[in-house]
Amino acid sequence: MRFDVLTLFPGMFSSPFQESILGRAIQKDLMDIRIINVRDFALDKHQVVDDTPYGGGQGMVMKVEPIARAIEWARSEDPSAWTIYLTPQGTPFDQEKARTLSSRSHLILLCGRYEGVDERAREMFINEEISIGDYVLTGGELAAMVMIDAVSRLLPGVLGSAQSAEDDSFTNALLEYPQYTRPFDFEGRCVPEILLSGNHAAIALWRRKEALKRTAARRPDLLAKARLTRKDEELLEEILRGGDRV
Ligand code: 4GX
Repeated sequence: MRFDVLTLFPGMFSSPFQESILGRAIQKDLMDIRIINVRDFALDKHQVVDDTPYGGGQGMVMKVEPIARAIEWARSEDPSAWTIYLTPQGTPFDQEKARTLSSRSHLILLCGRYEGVDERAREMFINEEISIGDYVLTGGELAAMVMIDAVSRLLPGVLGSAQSAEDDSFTNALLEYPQYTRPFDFEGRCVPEILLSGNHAAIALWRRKEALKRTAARRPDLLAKARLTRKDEELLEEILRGGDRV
């Protein structure tokens, strides 16, 4: 899968994709990320990429021509590329959207700065607008990194066989159960005994109950959407009745 990132701040991308899992995925040619400096597509001598808004008002707007030329260049070998603009006005990004996008072969991500891009750039070149959440960033770059990270870990071969995207939260619609590793006793706080029991069925049941408890307490919205089994309903009963602490 190819990601083309169009940005005025290419330096922001130098490290995050060279590390760890994504760095290895790129080395293995499972994916490719090209960072494209929109300024390189400005035609004038001073390579101007922004200008004041028509009608007045504060700040600057990204000009349409450099964006148009950069997107056309990125698309030139591959008309099937899907172009996304990161903006708080977009559709909220979630795991389902990550999964849908992971089946595409080529994404172009436009990162806006200042007061955003000229409306005609959105109308003429953008297939989809996506928001990573209801807060305001200084630009679309971090949003693009979040999206690339969430999408690329779903690509075949990116996660090792030890890890798996299949048992993540959200894939199962519940938050995950708590995890422990050594030492058994840290400053008097011990690992739940059941995890040392060797009883795999009992452990699975305990984990399911903890996941339900956590989801009920922190994300009742997810619990309402989850498909629960009879056993899950029973465990939830116990949680409510027993007043299990979260
Ligand atoms: N999820 N930002 C876009 C520029 C901008 C300003 C005004 C449109 C209108 C963001 C987010 C995000 C900051 C990216 C403002 N674009 N992107 N940028 N939340 O906050 O995706």
